[in-house]
Amino acid sequence: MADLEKLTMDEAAQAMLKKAAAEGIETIFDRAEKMKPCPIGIEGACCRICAQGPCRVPMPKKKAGEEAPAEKKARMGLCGATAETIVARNFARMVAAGSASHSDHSRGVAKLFIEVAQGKAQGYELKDVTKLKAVAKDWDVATTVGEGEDAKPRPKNEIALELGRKILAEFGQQDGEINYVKRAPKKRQEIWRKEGVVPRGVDIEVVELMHRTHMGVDQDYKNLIKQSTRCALADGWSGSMISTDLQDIMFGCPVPVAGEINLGVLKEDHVNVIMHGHEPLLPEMLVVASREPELIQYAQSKGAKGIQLAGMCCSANEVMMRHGVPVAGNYLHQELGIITGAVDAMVIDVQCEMQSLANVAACYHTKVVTTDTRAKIEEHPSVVHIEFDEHHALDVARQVLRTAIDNFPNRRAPVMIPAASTPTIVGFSYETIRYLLGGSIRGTYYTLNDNVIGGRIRGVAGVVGCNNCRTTQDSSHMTVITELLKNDVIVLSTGCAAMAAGKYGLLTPEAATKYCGPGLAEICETVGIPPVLHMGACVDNSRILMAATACVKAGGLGADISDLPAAGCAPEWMSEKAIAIGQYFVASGVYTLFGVTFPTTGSEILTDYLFKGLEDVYGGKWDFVADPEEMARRMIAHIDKKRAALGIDKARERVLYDMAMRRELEEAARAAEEV
Ligand code: NFS
Ligand code: SF4
Repeated sequence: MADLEKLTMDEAAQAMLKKAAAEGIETIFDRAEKMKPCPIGIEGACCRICAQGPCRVPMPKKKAGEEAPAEKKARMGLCGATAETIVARNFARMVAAGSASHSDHSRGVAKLFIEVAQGKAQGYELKDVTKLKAVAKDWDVATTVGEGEDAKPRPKNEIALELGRKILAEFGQQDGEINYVKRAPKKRQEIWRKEGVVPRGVDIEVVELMHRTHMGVDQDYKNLIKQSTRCALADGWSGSMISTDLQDIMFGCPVPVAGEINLGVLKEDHVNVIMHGHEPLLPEMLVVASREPELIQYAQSKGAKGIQLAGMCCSANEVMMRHGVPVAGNYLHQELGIITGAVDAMVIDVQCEMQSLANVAACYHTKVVTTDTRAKIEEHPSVVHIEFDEHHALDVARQVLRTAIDNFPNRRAPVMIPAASTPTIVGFSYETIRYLLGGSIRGTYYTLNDNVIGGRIRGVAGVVGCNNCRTTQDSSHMTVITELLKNDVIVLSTGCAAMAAGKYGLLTPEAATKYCGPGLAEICETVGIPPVLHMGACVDNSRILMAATACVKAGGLGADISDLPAAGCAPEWMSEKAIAIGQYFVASGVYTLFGVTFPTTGSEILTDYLFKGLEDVYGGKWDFVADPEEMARRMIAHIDKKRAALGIDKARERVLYDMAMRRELEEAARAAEEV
């Protein structure tokens, strides 16, 4: 076993890895030692899309003593596909798979939404009527019946049914534009229209991208990246955004709520159930069922004190930010949770679930419960399948909990739950931030902008994405985030990055004094917010798009997202979804940096296009930096560049606004509302 501190900075994880080693259990960390990544695949330089290959076109390596590789002959596959085409196709397929994942999740949410509107979905309701009405307005769905003075509020189920049907139709829409394009700043919309990348629908962009990457179709790397952009925008501004909206309406729009994170949230004397995956549909019902006296009594009849639910990965984010359900950990914690020996069931739905869970579970008593017909694990003694059915979701949830409870007496020694858990405040939806930071002036993002202009907040950073076993768990997240905070950059976070921030105490208001520069600390203390705002799961990166757009519309920070002193990063990314997210952030005008490794290094030309060329078109671009300190430095330099372009760089020396200046700003803001 390698040096534990190199594997993870999380002491709870280290303790579990020690336990695993002592018990002879293999984890992803062991496999990462044994199997190194393929040097050609890691560059994106392997094409295996037809049976004449796989064709490999690796970057020529420098020989010892050479300045550069002597020979740079044209590299191509059997069919003549160049390195650019091959690498671009691989990249495009990552975008397609990532977009498909978010959007297939979203489609399921839309279908459930319709069933809820029809009263056919057991246990679910339309919780947030304010958001229902706001979203209905965006889809031109009437919220009243009758005209003028006779107008009466329309029943919420009727609104929801029409809305749900309209939204579901967007997945299969063939022409025109996705609806939420109109949520973007006007200038951004124009760029997308000019470039011909406004998505028509969700499915069509994924299908077309897959078609174009088939053998012998699109063989122009720029054209492949163009369709990748269109597909990714369909993810960010349609698929993901729709799931966020509809989940909020059904399950409640997040507001600040206290939570707790890390393996220490499990309780030895309780039936522990981990909800792992991405879709909050079943977890919502598990939360309800776990509070039913009958089930609690059933747990007690088996010798447990009660039922302890805990989340993992993005399902965790969803239920933590809406119900304060504790979180057991992020992506690299999934095997480690089972290794505590205290998990009676791990319920999984879709995405980011390792197949090795079954093997690890087999060493303990844990049952891995697959629940989605799209995501099964091959027949295995520790895996049971209990299929989710939205018509009887509460019954399914009860059945899942009964399975866990029945399994409680099967626990084998030794159980060891690390005494590690950290309090968090989460639930910073776009709406909540508007309310908190918008201040009393006008309830917009204006006060945030005012503080950015005044220089107390230097800029805004999105820190998102996964854990990756090729780098020390959570360490890059922590380095980037603390560097940013120290420099007065406020951090918006989602996914496993947000959970990493939580584990080390950054999701508490108290973190402000400890980690922030004086300006940001002052704001956080005044408003009472943590310096890292947990905005949800990865599909909720759409909330970051909305927040960025709101900043533009509030005025004073330019006319487009690309004008904002902002940057985004995924320092420990690993999934295809992360690439799709990165591409829609870039196309939305954001400087986006990824760590660990970058999937296009097999082509300098293509990489250069992503890292430089795209900026001329979209004002946003990709970058790759393995060193997290350097990553933060580049983000801050970019933020400063944008501040200079806005003419607010001097304002870093704090400017005190007088009434005239304030009026001027407000007028500018009002004018910008129309942007
Ligand atoms: Ni995002 Fe969430 Fe985590 Fe990465 Fe996986 S759980 S959807 S993909 S690993 S952040
Ligand atoms: Fe090789 Fe071309 Fe087939 Fe790819 S498509 S495997 S480069 S022959």
